[in-house]
Amino acid sequence: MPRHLLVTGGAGFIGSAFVHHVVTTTDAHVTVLDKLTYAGHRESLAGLPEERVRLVVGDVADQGLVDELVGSLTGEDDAIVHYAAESHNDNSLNDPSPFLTTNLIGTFTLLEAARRHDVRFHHISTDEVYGDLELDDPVRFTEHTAYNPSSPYSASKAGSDMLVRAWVRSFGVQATISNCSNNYGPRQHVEKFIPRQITNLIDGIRPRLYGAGLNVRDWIHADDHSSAVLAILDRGRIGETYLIGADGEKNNLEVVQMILEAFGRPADDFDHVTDRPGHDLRYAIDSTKLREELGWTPSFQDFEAGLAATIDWYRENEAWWRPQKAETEAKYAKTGQ
Ligand code: NAD
Ligand code: TDX
Repeated sequence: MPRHLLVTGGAGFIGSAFVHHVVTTTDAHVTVLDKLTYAGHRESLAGLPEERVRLVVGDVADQGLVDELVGSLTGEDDAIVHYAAESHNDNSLNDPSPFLTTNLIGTFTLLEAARRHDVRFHHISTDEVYGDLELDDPVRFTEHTAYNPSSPYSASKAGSDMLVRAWVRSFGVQATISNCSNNYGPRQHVEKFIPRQITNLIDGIRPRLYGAGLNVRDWIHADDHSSAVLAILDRGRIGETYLIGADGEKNNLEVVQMILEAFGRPADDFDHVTDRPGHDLRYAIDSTKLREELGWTPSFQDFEAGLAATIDWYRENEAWWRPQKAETEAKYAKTGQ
C-alpha cells in the first residue's frame, strides 16, 4: 500500500506546494484537511490526480472529524503533516482570536488524535517563534535559540510548538517539528508582502513598504520547504526540531526594488506606509543541522530567478488572485498600510 499523508492546510500557500511536491516526487496518497478560510483555495489543488489527492473541507479543531481522518492512517509510513494555521501577522494584530483557536486548539486536537491512534506527526512552524535579530547580529537562529515571539501570530505558533514537545515527552507521540523562514512562490495570498507588491504593480499601484523598508527576511522557495519536510518525514529523528532556511537574507527595500526592476519601473516608484506595530527587524536561519544530518540542500539558489518565475505565475493566473485583491487592499487602507 502506498504511503498515506494527512496534510492539514493543504489548500493554502505552502501546504498546496507540499501536496504538489508529494504527488510529483513520490507515489504517496494525500488527504487534505482544510477549512477553506479566506486563505484556502480549492483551485490550488487543481490538476492533481483525483485518485491520489482528496480534499476534506473541515476544521482541525473538530475533534470528531480529526479522529476519523487520523484513525484511517494505518500504514507504517503514514503521517500527519500539519500546515493549517492562521498565518498572517497583520491579521493577528487586528483580531488575535482565530489564531488561538486554530493554531493552539487545532494543534492540540491533532496531537490528541495522533496519540490515540499512534500516528507519526510532523508540525510545520516558523522562525518567528525566536523573535528577531539585530541587523549586525553575527549568530543566526539555531535549534538552541530561546523562544521569544513578538506578535499574537508568532506567540500562537510558539505555543503550538510547545504542545508538540510536551506530547512527545509526556505521551511518547512520534513527532518532529520544523521552523522555516519566509517562503515565496506561486499561490501565496495577496495579503503577503511579495504577492501584494507584484499584484499592485500589475494593477498600476505603487508597492507599499512598511517603515523604512530595512527589515530583513530570509527567503526560501516553497518547493525547497517541501523537499525539506519530506526529508524530515523520511529521515528526521523523532522528538527533534529542524530549522529550514536557504541563506536568502534580503531587506524589504531590496526586494521591492527587484520587483520594480522586473516591471521596468524606477527604483523609487514605491510608497512608505505606516509601519507594523512590534515589527520584527530581522530573521535569519542557520540550517546546518538539516543539511548535515539529513543531507538536504535547496534547489532554488538564485532568488532573482525564483522571483521572476513567481511574477510570471501571478501574471498568468490572475483568475486565482483577483477575487481576493480588492478586499485585501480595503483592509490595508483602514490601517494606513
Ligand atoms: P496560508 O494562510 O496560505 O494557508 C493556511 C491554510 O490553512 C489555508 O488553506 C486555510 O484554509 C487553512 N486553515 C486555516 N484555519 C484552518 C482550520 N481551523 N482548519 C483547517 N484548515 C485551516 O498559510 P501558509 O503561508 O501556507 O502557511 C502554512 C504553514 O506554514 C503555517 O503553519 C505557517 O505558520 C507556516 N509557515 C509559513 C511561512 C510563510 O512564509 N508563509 C514560513 C514558515 C512557516
Ligand atoms: O505590504 C507590505 N509591506 C511590507 O513592507 C507587507 C504585507 C509586508 N511588508 C513587510 C513586513 C515584513 O517585514 O514585508 C515583510 C514580510 O511581510 P509578510 O509577508 O507579512 O511576512 P512576515 O510577517 O515576515 O511573516 C511570514 O513569514 C513567516 C509569514 O506570513 C508567516 O506565516 C511566517 O511564519
